[in-house]
Amino acid sequence: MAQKKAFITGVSGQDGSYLTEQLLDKGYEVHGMIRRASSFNRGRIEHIYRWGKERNNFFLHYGDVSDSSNLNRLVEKIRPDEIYNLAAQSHVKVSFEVPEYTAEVDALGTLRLLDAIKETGLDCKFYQASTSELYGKVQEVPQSEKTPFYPRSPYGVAKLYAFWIVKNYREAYGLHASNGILFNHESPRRGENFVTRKITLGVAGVKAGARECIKLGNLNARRDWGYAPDYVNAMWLMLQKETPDDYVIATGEMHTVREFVEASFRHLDISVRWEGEGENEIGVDGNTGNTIVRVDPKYYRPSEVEQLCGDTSKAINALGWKPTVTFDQLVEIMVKADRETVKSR
Ligand code: NAP
Ligand code: F7E
Repeated sequence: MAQKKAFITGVSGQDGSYLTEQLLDKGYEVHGMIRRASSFNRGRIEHIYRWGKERNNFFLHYGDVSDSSNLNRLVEKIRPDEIYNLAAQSHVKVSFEVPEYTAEVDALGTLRLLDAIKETGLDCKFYQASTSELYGKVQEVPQSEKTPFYPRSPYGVAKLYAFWIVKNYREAYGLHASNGILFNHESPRRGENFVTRKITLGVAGVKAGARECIKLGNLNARRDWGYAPDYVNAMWLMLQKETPDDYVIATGEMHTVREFVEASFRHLDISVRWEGEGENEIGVDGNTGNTIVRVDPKYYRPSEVEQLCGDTSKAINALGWKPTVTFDQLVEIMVKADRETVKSR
């Protein structure tokens, strides 16, 4: 069988880096899109790039999903069998500061890519990085593919457009295009301003004596957190199905931000005692009495997603997918990695 070719936008991100590794392991030729930047932005893929260059199976192309002519050219030149659209302004809080840009990239970027496929007449499968943020102010618990959407941020609204345009191009033009409605997934490669990574880096810093405390926003928010490598495997499984469809990918378990903090400190033998309420709540080190967690309202969002919990039965039945890493294992993996990060900085 001929070697399959994949094209990944957002290849330099958390998911892009794991997906690249998995596809190369499966024997794919992988093409990734990176943005021109004034400083080095390939940290997560540098190891793969060196390795892929020797084997001549991993290629990087400059591009941006805000540039249609660039996308058309890349799709035409690479002629991939599978496209994974992972590129996004992916930070929910930041989307309130740059709502128009977020729509440009997350909503219209998806349309541009779908249209490039349609216009070139290419026979290729398309994966869209859709999100549990579509459920926002949740209409039922847990959320499945049938749960109505109620996004709560410019990011969520932009991704809602992307979700529907994927469905529309599937129905109108017969594209093999699928939405993966992925719940939060984390790893040591997670961006440092997402809450899990901020916590694991922060607790490692406190343990090492490099900082006094971590400052967080809403400690009561609840999320369904899984392990990123499991989730990118689900992306690939979706594109191996004969017919395109939309799938929820989640663990089905919810924890608060506060619980994530407690579990992270627990892995470093520190117990946290909570005192006070709201903006005045603090986390105190049970042994030393030092304040190691504080609340800073600057991290609150104008409209918050209070809880998310996914019902992943469809993916379990149709894709044979299931998560392999528990909440506690995820926290352990991240804390362990960030102890090393702190030592090396
Ligand atoms: P991430 O680490 O923030 O990576 C985003 C990627 O998109 C980066 O490679 C980034 O490039 C690239 N990008 C941003 N703007 C772009 C543009 N205008 N043109 C081309 N590339 C651009 O995100 P992630 O966690 O890997 O998530 C991957 C995708 O899944 C995103 O679409 C995200 O919205 C979605 N998603 C994530 C989760 C999650 O929990 N992680 C859950 C559901 C859905 P730079 O490196 O140059 O910034
Ligand atoms: O926030 C609360 C915050 O920024 C999680 C993206 O990958 O997953 C991600 O979006 C929760 C929120 O992720 C801080 O208010 C408290 O309730 O880690 P996060 P997110 O907003 O859920 C979805 C599925 C995506 O699709 C997105 O691309 O934690 N929180 N204190 C905080 N959050 C941050 N970032 N920083 C804090 O200090």
